[in-house]
Amino acid sequence: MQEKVSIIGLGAMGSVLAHLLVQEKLAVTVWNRTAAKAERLIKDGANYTDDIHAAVLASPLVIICVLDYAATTEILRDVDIQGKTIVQLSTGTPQDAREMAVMMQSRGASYLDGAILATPSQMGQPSTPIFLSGAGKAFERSEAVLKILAGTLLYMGDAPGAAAAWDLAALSSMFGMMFGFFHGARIIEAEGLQVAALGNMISDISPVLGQMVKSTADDIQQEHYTSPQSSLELCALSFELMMRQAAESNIQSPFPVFALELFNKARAAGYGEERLAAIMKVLR
Ligand code: FVH
Repeated sequence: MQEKVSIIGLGAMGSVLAHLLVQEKLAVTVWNRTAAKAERLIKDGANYTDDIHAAVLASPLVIICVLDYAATTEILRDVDIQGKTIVQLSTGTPQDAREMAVMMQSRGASYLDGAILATPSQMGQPSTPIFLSGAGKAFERSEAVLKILAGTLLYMGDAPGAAAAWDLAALSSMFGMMFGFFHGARIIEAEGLQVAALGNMISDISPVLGQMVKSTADDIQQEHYTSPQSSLELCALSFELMMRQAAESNIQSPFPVFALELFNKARAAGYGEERLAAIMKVLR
């Protein structure tokens, strides 16, 4: 028998999710607040209903991908979700996820919280990651379908907030690197060099950058701050240089200013001769 899945939300991401399942010949029912967004999917073979009650009733597995958790709460307010397996793929905080899990459980649904770490065009690949957490049974029931959407399912355990925490931590790591890159790109531009070449170089050395993150994470986990190869003071000096270069080249310096503020707090706390990981003690 054809597996039945309902997709709630047909924005940029939800439409792709529905399309991938239709392509695999699943019986897909779709619902969206704005009906026009379902047109292409109807042509491709999805079942459409403008009645949210009918959309949820249509399938044992319901995948929601809308703007945020407030929209999910609003959409499902009066809907009977008893006995359903509900997978939330909208982005939120761990607290959003915990509150959603309590609400779902109180209404008899089995809840899996998810966070997609990819853009719509990256969906459906073996390496596409989705963090998931919450009811283990809900994960077991939805795993095969979710694998069609993203080949790398990272189930982080039964705490509902875990997937959102992993997602935000990964996003912070990723965008933190990007802001450093933007400042690097301004340095390159100021010297009349090619930003694309900087991109290539960073891509080439990315395994080394990954090792640095990993070893700093190990230091933090083990509270190991002494005997540095490069002291925090030495790292701070790089940012003093960036400040001077920015002044010399007349470029803005919000990123070095931000980093130096933290370095200066660490220096003031007496961590100058410790490992870079000691920044964590300032943040705590
Ligand atoms: N697009 C991406 O790259 C990212 C990648 C990582 C994960 N996200 C998250 O996925 C959620 C949905 O994102 P999206 O890209 O599909 O977003 P939009 O294209 O803006 O579509 C938003 C959908 O949400 C519906 N919606 C919004 N508010 C309400 C509401 N109050 N009641 C009912 N539906 C609502 C909206 O409906 P409509 O405007 O078409 O009527 C769209 O279906 C999001 O959490 C990302 O962070 C995507």
